[in-house]
Amino acid sequence: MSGAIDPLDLLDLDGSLTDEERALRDRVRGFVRDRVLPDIEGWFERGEFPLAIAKEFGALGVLGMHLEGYGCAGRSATEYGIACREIEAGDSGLRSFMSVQGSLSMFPIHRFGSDEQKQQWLPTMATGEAIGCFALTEPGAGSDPSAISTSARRDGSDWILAGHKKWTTNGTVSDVAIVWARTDDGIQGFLVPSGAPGMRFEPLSAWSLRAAARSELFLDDVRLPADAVLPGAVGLKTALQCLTEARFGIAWGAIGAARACYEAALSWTTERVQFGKPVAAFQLVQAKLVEMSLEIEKGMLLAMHLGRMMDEGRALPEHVSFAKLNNARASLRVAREARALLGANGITLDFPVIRHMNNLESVVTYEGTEEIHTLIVGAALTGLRAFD
Ligand code: TGC
Repeated sequence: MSGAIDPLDLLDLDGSLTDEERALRDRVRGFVRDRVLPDIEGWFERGEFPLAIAKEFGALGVLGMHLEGYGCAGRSATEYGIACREIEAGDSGLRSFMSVQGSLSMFPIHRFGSDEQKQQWLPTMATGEAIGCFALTEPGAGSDPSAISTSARRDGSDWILAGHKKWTTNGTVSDVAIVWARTDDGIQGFLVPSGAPGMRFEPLSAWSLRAAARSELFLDDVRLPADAVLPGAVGLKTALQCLTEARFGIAWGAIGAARACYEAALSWTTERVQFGKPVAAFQLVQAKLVEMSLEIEKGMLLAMHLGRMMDEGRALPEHVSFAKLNNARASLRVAREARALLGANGITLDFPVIRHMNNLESVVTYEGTEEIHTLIVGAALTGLRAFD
């Protein structure tokens, strides 16, 4: 037995990464250290998505990185997960930008688009020159996307889209929207270039994911040519397939945010002296730190196992739900514990904790709430669907 304990990765889980995976981790971690951490509190406080960073993400090679061809990096699912973890250690809003771009915008074009659509959009989306968004959720249809009311009707060979979408990350800075609408043939996906007459994004104000471009979308009889439809995106199942991709990234990313909170708490409690000794010397504080480390390492094990399953083509949507449910929930708990350990300082932007905690309130809710993922796993265990 040899080697020292790394308190940030007690089980040395990253020791099981390949050299290539570790190199990617270090590159993305370095980017977050140099480019994100110096400015993130300001972006969050001002509610600003730093648009210039899109091309920097492109140069880093993390946009649509798990897709093959059309300028995409063709990396593994595990590598995509590692990048999500490192970006989200910086901020969940920036990881949301990356997830919405790669998993919710580029993935549907790559999986369901025509060759022309792929040629038109994927290379510039991989470099961050073009930005995509995913418009499924509506004010009246969140957990139950089968109830969306946005419609797409035929007018000759054209399509006319009408409806209202909400919680559309990247919307106000996007060049193209993947819009899901009800047609005579069921729910279908459309590629809608931003700026199409009748299309309007508005910023959404919220106290979470403030460094992301949180938006809603109004479609007022937007006329689109026949080839705006994604030919393979027919049926709710295809929209849900995109969510599976994004949920995978969340399962990894949330652990990055938890790690950042834990790191801040560990550093604070070992330095902060009260009653004549560092507060980390008190049993109640140690118990909290140990719980945090346990949750982070268990979440990492789960994410890594899921990554390998994805890469072997064995992962089912239920497996992804299991990991998203556990890791988003565990990370939020870690963030809340870290906030408590920092005392009053925990609510200031002098430390990253309250920002991560507020962000994780979204992460535990979006792309399938805690309750929905519990019911998905419940149905997998029992064979009985509680949401019918
Ligand atoms: P259900 O009958 O269960 O399924 C219909 C078909 O789809 C298949 N399927 C999936 N396939 C791939 N991945 C998944 N995750 C899938 N879930 C289901 C299923 O096998 C079936 O296939 P087939 O061949 O039998 O037809 O559909 P349901 O309507 O009963 O819904 C079930 C439920 C509740 C699990 C589903 O609706 C659900 O996952 N709800 C949560 C929706 C959600 O996550 N919404 C958030 C969207 S994200 C967003 O808009 C804002 S965040 C993004 C941003 O920040 O911009």
